Amino acid sequence: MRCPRCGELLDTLVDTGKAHIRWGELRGRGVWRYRDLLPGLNHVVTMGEGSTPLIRLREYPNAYVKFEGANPTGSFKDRGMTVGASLAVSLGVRGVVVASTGNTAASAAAYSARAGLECVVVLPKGNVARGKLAQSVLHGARIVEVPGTFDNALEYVLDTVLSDGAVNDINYYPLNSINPWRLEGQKTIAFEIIEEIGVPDFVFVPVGNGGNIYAIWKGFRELLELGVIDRVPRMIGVQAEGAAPMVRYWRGLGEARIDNPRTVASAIRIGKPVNWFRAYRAVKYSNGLFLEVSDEEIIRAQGMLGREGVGVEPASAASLAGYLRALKEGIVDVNDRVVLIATGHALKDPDILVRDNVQSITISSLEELRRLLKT
Ligand code: AN7
Repeated sequence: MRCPRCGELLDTLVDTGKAHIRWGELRGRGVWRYRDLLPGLNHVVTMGEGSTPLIRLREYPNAYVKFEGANPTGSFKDRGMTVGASLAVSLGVRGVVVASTGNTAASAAAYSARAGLECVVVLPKGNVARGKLAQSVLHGARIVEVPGTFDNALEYVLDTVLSDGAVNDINYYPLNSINPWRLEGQKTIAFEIIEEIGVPDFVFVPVGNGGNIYAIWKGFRELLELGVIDRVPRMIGVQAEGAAPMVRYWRGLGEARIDNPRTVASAIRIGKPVNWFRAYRAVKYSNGLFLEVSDEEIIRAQGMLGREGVGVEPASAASLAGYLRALKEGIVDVNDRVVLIATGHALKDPDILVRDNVQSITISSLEELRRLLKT
């Protein structure tokens, strides 16, 4: 999956000159609605992923939250996994293997189960939110834990499964986001946005490994080439302060790598983003930027969304936190139309929500409840 000459990750290119897609006549729903811009497959493993709601915020009416928590396993990973699992089936492998901060594992576990494949998930021990771990258990994945962070887990997977750029004889198909086919599924986020509201001015994306922001940008680019849209939105990559290697690189402070990434948002607790160059291109060529937000801002943004009825996990709230920061710094205007990608569901990480003592009142009589409702 790497170029033998330059070592960069290989990409899939859609020949937009040859693609037969009529934008006004799409049929079906979800990721496979855009099948003409996706790899052709005989057998598709699908659970209706995609077609997620775009929710306009009350407090900021020009901001739309793309709620990826509405996918089958509760995160955007399902969009890629439907493509990845389908490919794994057509390759005839025994199973799939992923390193993960949690959501990729949950999604891979579910889609492998659906496809009748085995699934091995390699997780950073003690660094995965409970809801996600529970999903891997539920769907019958074999769970391997390694000490350290996600970066260590990914190293284990890449070193065992990939040799000389090819899948070796282990017969497990690697489905991390180095896998370009997964990103093909994720690019449909861009297609759905365009169909629903046209071209926004900005798209805010929480960045961990950097695959998703690249995939979304790639989707916009393809529509530009097809003449469906006449400009691409500016892509804003948002990272957590303690885990912001892309921000460091963007500001010219060194390589896109840090040791010991730290943030409350465990999904994006990643120090060595494997898709750093892809993410960099998406931001640079869309005239966007990378910015960082504190854990405090992330938790505050999560609460704000909660009060609007939208339940997201901390990493997902980074996009709203980034938007608020960008407003404050004058990077965006309240009149600009923005889309905030809310990558995963609140239930993924329940512990965070009840970290402090839950405020509640204990009652023992109807009378007490009556009195309470009256005040
Ligand atoms: C909720 O599951 O990397 O920048 O192993 O779960 O494409 O990595 C998760 C990433 C954002 C970052 N929001 O996306 C994994 C994993 C949520 C996530 C990201 C993740 P990328």
